[in-house]
Amino acid sequence: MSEETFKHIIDLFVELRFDETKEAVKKALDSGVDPLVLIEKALRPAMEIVGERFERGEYFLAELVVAGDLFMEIMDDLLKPLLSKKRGVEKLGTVVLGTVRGDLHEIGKNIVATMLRAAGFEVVDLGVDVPPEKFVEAVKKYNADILGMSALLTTTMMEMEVVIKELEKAGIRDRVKVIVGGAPITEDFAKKIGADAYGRDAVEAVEICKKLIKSSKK
Ligand code: B1M
Repeated sequence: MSEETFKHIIDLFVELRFDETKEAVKKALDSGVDPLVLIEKALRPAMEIVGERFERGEYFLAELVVAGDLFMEIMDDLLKPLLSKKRGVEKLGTVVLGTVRGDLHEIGKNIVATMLRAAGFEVVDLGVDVPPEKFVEAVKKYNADILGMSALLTTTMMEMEVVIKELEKAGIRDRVKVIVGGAPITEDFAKKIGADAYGRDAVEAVEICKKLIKSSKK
């Protein structure tokens, strides 16, 4: 697939041309483009441009909402059926996953959930705007091997540290591995707040979760 095709999809997406974008994505997938490559080379960059236009005041909240809906529709109708194909047979472990308190961004988290399930993990998705106590409760209830947290706002990323502190207070921090991710998160930040790992994208998140499971079973 040529860079030109990705650029075409980006252009249509950024202009929020709903049907044409979906049509172009479908055509690319039908021609054999890997759905993950399509996400990372076309859809995620398109979202970044929409975000930049929003920052510059060229787009408003309405456009952010439409862009979110467009991505979710593409995900549900076109990508999920392909990404959900099981790649692993044995159950690898249980992951409790959610977007932190105050944060409503769910697209990246949903991709991570889909990919983890396809790899053989059982995923308990707590949704968005998840308060710390709900994370802790779920880790206990499902005896989770891994806790995954997503944040897209610089104002909510510190919530991840609050959750880790709550795990410590509940005496279960050493029972669960913590992985964090989302656009503003970095490796350094993950280390600073005491997380075990950082995932740059959904593919990396799956690889890291597999490693975390192995290391915890040693
Ligand atoms: Co929001 N928003 N938004 N938004 N929004 C951003 C994040 C922003 C960067 C846009 C901008 O200004 N450039 C900006 C944040 C600025 C900042 O914090 N410094 C912003 C803002 C300001 C806001 C509001 C405050 C706007 C307002 O109300 N005035 C508001 C906040 C609401 C809230 O959360 N309380 C808001 C609202 C929204 C919508 C709800 C309208 C909508 C989300 C819809 C939805 O999720 N259903 C939305 C959108 C769409 C965006 C942008 C444009 C796109 C986000 C996205 O879905 N990207 C975004 C701009 C941007 O990200 N550049 C923006 C695609 C997705 C596939 O990527 O989520 O990064 P991402 O996930 C990746 C990786 O990060 C990683 O893997 C994924 C797949 O590769 N990953 C993980 C994610 N989680 C992981 C977890 C892991 C591991 C990897 O382990 C557990």
